[in-house]
Amino acid sequence: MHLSSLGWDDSFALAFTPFSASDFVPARVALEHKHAYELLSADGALTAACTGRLLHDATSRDDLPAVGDWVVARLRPGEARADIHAVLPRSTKFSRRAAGDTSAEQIVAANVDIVFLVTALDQNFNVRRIERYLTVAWESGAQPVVVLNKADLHSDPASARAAVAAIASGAPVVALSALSGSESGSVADALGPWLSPGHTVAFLGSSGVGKSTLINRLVGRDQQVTGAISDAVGKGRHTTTHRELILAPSGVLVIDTPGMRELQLWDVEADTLDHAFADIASLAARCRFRDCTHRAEPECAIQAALEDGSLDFGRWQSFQKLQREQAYAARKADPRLARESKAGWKKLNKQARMTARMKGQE
Ligand SMILES: Nc1nc2c(ncn2[C@@H]2O[C@H](COP(=O)(O)OP(=O)(O)OP(=O)(O)O)[C@@H](O)[C@H]2O)c(=O)[nH]1
Ligand SMILES: [Mg+2]
Ligand SMILES: [Zn+2]
Repeated sequence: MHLSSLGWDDSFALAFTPFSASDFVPARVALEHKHAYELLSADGALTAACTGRLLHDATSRDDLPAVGDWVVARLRPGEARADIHAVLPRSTKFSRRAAGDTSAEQIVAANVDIVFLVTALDQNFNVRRIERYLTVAWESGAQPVVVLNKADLHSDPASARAAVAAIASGAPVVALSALSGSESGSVADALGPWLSPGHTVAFLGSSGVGKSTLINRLVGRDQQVTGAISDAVGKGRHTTTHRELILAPSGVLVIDTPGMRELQLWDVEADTLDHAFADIASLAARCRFRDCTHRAEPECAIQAALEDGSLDFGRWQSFQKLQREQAYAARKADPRLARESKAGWKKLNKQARMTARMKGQE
């Protein structure tokens, strides 16, 4: 298999150069077990583990391989096993605060070009949740696409789509049904514009919204186990238990993820919030005082917009909540680690966004 079919590109090749002289091979993380990884390489599938040195040198979870990562591997002679020596710099990464742990970063998926944020048009439909997902997605560097699944359960999917488009800061919004397709045809047709061979797409969203069902439509067979959830509130069990990267017959690389019960922000920059809530940012710029707290100041554009209904109160609350979380996460992060990793990440994220833009223009 050619590496470009797995998403390899010039920037990864460049990062791999220092390793290319010896018997190292590049490979992509498809599945993560507790202490082992399944990798895809030019020579096929490999089972691998991190070297003791990589584990020892890691200062945080962020330094270890995650699904979607490109790693530097070395085959053990005479065995179908490999050792992972290094993780190549990520073009994008989707992180959240690990559930139950306020200070640990969990990488949900790495090197993702397009992230499908899936919600269901059922009784759990929640615009505020979509805002939260979008904020994290913008920060990841991947291009978000909002997918409203289970359109067959909604009386007016087009109006739901319009309501979401109004808060999506320019991200495309698609309404469809994994069971019956969409106005424009099959699931593959509806998501077609974002499914290019060699590109990586990830499906994210709460448990039971139909991520795995959608992926099965794209892959053309029941590759992923799907299941009905036991209760409507979404507290039920997760059918998908592992993050996994799958190569679809069409050539697109698809990452399935288990539903996330909580999506706490990790390391979201203030300007990402301003991008996700561009309407609020532009209102705030019109307040009389630059440091307006939007509570009781005179000539506050936010208060005025809330009063005349042009700014939805729920959206304003959602923004404030995410802002508090963002500030909390920023304080909580170890200042030394933050300093070290931020500079590098900023640069990488910028590069990633530029690459994504260039890809889009091709
Ligand atoms: N009515 C309807 N049901 C759907 C649709 N898509 C998925 N479902 C059903 O929703 C249930 C959950 O689907 P899954 O694909 O397992 O959901 P998931 O998002 O992968 O869930 P986790 O793996 O737990 O995160 C299954 O019973 C599916 O058959 C749809 O478009 N319409
Ligand atoms: Mg699933
Ligand atoms: Zn104000």
